[in-house]
Amino acid sequence: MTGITQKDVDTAVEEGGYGGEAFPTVFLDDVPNLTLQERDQVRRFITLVDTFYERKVKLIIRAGADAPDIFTFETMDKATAVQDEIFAWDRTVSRLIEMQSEDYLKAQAQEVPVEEYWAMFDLARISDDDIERIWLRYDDDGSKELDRKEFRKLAEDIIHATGGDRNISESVVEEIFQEVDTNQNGLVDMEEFRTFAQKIGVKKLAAL
Ligand SMILES: [Ca+2]
Ligand SMILES: [Ca+2]
Repeated sequence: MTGITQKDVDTAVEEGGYGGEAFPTVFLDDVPNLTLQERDQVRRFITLVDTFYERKVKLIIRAGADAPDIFTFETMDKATAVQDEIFAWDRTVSRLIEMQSEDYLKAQAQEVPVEEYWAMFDLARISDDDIERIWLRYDDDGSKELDRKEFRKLAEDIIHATGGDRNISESVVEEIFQEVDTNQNGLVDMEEFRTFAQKIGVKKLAAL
């Protein structure tokens, strides 16, 4: 790609979740360094970032420069301030940086309705990437481990998403929790969950 064409923007926006995908992720390769010479491209890029930001799309960009330096302009241009793009750019940069944050990705993962969310996973075959995604949604405090409350939500959602009755009793949740928390420290870490998912299968939860 030699620049950002309108077609690139249209394609990316289309991939970016109008189709109702649960984890819209858009890859934008070879984003060139831009100046006011490429004003149209700058404008398109700003629109694209705004659209994805509002839709909580995960945007993965490969560019020759860090976010703030993708678009460069003369200080004088900013001083004379005739260019809307220059004004808009500061916001674009802060949005791009925010879109790289854990909080943004967490909000993205939590926004998806529960049935749609779990339909994305093959419960018999949970991968490491899946576990990272699951943690984004269920590890509320970002501690990298699930406490009983967080784990309960996860268990209820899986049961609900697979058509079961989400009103499971405290003792059943506790029983599963004990089984998953192999080192018995009262917290489920990713490794314990991975072992549980691989050996026993999250399907066991779905079978309740
Ligand atoms: Ca936690
Ligand atoms: Ca543990």
